[in-house]
This record gives sequence, structure tokens and C-alpha cells, in this order.
Amino acid sequence: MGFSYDELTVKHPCFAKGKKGNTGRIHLPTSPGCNIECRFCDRQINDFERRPGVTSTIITPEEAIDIIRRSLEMCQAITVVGIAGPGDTLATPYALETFRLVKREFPQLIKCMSTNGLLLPDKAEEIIEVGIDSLTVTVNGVDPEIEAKLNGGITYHGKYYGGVEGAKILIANQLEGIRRIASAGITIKVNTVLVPGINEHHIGEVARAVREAGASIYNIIPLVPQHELAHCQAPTCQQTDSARQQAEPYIDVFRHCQRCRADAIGVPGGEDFGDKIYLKRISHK
Ligand code: CLF
Ligand code: SF4
Repeated sequence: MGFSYDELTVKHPCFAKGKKGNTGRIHLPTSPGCNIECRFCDRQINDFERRPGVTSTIITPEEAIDIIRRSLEMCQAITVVGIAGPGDTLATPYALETFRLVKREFPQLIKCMSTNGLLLPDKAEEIIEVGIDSLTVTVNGVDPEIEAKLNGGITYHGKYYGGVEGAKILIANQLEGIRRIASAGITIKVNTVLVPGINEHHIGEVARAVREAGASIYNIIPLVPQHELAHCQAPTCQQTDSARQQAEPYIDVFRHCQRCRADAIGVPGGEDFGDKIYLKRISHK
């Protein structure tokens, strides 16, 4: 059995309740593809943007092992190996393959996976068997009409479903996936991208639904306005606070999200060693 929620609140920087933690994470950018169409998503390969969906490179599961070894030498605070893209971790097999290697080579590290949840019911058994310790599912709405404003469509079992039809499948799979994984004793965090004018008054409902399904902690990520939602406003601090207040009656709230790149390394909010590790790798090519 992996780590309990109580242990993760101390050992995992993104499950810290209350004050900011001082532990670190290595992000391994192994997962380029995606199976849904978030309207705010702009995946990029570059060295300068600091936000989710951006990485300086894509690595293979085998390359990940050497990167972890070098990262641990540079930053002793690291307790977590996370995979958060730049696409979805279940749309391609590489994240789970990487975690199998991590489990063998670095059994002391917490294995953290982030997903949009579309394939969670399909992959639940494999996730449990691989021994993921903490799972993040991004749930931006539990009302299909609202979700369809945030996500253009999904490709599921080889077929495309647009708009509300796709949103219904996505939401059902996210909640079913959370139930299955939580009932196996794996701790779950839910992320919601907060988009003023679309889901800002819907946060309480999302928090209640994911708590009922078995999630332990909730994180609100303020929108970075881009792609099809470039015309939207980024939430103000007040809007973000009010969203957290909507969630708090239902679930613990995480307040220290740094909107990390998919190749970030170090303590979130501190020095990013990803620059050294991943750029060095490129310059050696
Ligand atoms: Fe990475 Fe995400 Fe795991 Fe953390 S990040 S996969 S849960 S180890 Fe953390 Fe970064 Fe916020 Fe993510 S601060 S963007 S919540
Ligand atoms: Fe982009 Fe992630 Fe949404 Fe896929 S799930 S479209 S990678 S934000």
C-alpha cells in the first residue's frame, strides 16, 4: 500500500494543507498526446513560458531514470516523481511505463500522476497495479453545458464526440474513475481551471461531486487566457478566493499551486532545476 492522505499532506508539495510545503517534485515530460480539446490548452515546446502544457523536450521512459538520478543529486528536497503532460498521461502508454521503472529504481519516491480522467475507468486496474500514490484529475465542470464551454470534444474508443455529448462522457468517466481509484485507497486531488464567466459560480457543485466520489483535496488553477479562451479575463485574486470559499464547505483546499511546466524540477515556487537538467540534455544532442 502506498501513502495515506495524512502522509501526503506532509511529504507531497501539492497535497499540503494550510501552509506551503518545502518538499519538491520532478516532472517527467513523457506524455505528448491528448484525447480531449480543452479550449484554453496551448501545448508548446519552449524554454521560457512558465505554465502547464509547456516543456522543453519530450523524454522516453528509459531516459526518465537518468533524469531522476541527476535531479536527486541537485535537489535533495525532492520526494515526488510527477507526470503532468504536456498532454494527457493516459492518452499514450508512456507515463505508466515510466512509473513501472520508477517503482523499481526509486521505490522511496512518491509516484504522482495527473490526468483529464477520460480513460480512468479503462485504466483504473493498471494504475492501481503500478502503484500510483497520488492521482490528480482535472475536472472543470460537472454540468455538461458548462463543461462544453470549456472543452470542444473528446476522442473516445476511436470515435469523436463533440460539445455536450462529449462532455457527458467525460464527466461520467471522471467521476467513475475517481470512485474506482479512491476505493483502492489511492489519494486523489482534483484540479479545476477557474474561468470567469463560465465556471466561477459552479465550483461548489464540482467540489461536492468530486468529494462524494472520493477525492480528498481540491485545487483551483486560475485560467491563463489563451487559445480559444484568449478573450477571457484571468481571474482576479478575489475571484480565486471566492471560488476557494465555494469549495471549502465540501473538501480540503490546496492553496499553493504554481501552475508548473510539464518539465519543472525542484520545490514548486523555488528554483527550477528543470532548466539545467532538460536544457543540458538538448545541448548534448
Ligand atoms: Fe506535479 Fe501535479 Fe503531481 Fe504536483 S504539480 S503532477 S500534483 S507533483 Fe502541484 Fe504544480 Fe500546481 Fe500541479 S504546484 S501545477 S498542483
Ligand atoms: Fe490540454 Fe491537458 Fe486539456 Fe489535454 S487535458 S487538452 S493536454 S489541458
